[in-house]
Amino acid sequence: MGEGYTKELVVDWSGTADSNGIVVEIEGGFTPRERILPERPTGSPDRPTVGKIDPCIYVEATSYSEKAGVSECMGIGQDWYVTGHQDDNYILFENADFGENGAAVFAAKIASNAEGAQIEVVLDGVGGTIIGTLDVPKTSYTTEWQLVSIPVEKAVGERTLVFRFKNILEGCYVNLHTFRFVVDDGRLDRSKWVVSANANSGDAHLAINDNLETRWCTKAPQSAGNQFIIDLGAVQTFNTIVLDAGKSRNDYPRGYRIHVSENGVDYPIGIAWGAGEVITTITFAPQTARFIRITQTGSDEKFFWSIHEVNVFYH
Ligand SMILES: [Ca+2]
Repeated sequence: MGEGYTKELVVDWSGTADSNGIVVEIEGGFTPRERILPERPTGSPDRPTVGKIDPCIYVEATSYSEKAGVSECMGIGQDWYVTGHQDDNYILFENADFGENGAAVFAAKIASNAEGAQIEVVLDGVGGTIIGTLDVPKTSYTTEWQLVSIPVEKAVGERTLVFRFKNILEGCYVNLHTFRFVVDDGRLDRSKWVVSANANSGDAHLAINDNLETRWCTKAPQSAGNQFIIDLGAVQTFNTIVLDAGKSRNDYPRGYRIHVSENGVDYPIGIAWGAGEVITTITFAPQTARFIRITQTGSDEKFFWSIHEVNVFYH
């Protein structure tokens, strides 16, 4: 403010001023402001929208490159998702790169208010080849996401990927939150897995989230008896486990022993043991079981035990 310049500010207000501060009383009705929604995401942090998408990591349904009929919604405090309202609504993703190994399992987080609706998984254009049809379950509310997976005809290389909504009754909807395919290199589908640990169990899911940057760790120097447990969700056959310590290169397991179980209570069968490394590949004779328990048999004075990603294979 310049020298010699003053201006009187007159405030007309109603309220009280005391030792608690100033309380201003406002008269009149409440006029709700228009709800301001965050900007629609244009892609996941790992993947730009323009160019190739990697359908073998979770992809947000709203990151499509073309749509017909669908709308986009967001639950309060939640993520955006796509809603199909009637038959032949679709979303299309250009340049979905399934890679050389390809993918043979499709998984999606979906919700619907009616039985009977379906999502057709189509390659090479809206009128292209149907490689699988997902039956959509009825859920209790619009964002009660269910993870559903189905086998699909193997998709290889760079393709145009389309989801066509089908058999939606009038007034009903199908909500699609995210989707992914599972690489067809013998790895088991992790969609239904539940993982836990006897140390820092709350972070166990970070070992199966498709993100090599995040991890489960013991949050304390690794010691004999630390356990990481995988519930495959159903009895399956497998013969290889790969533990990836990612950038936590000093946190590989100094020693491990693998047990499997059908009920998650009794682990009668020890199937493999040894010393770990940054990427620990454990192979054994084919096992058919539902639960896998990985027990730390070594210890370190300083370093945690970390798993950035764990996968199980049947080759
Ligand atoms: Ca991770």
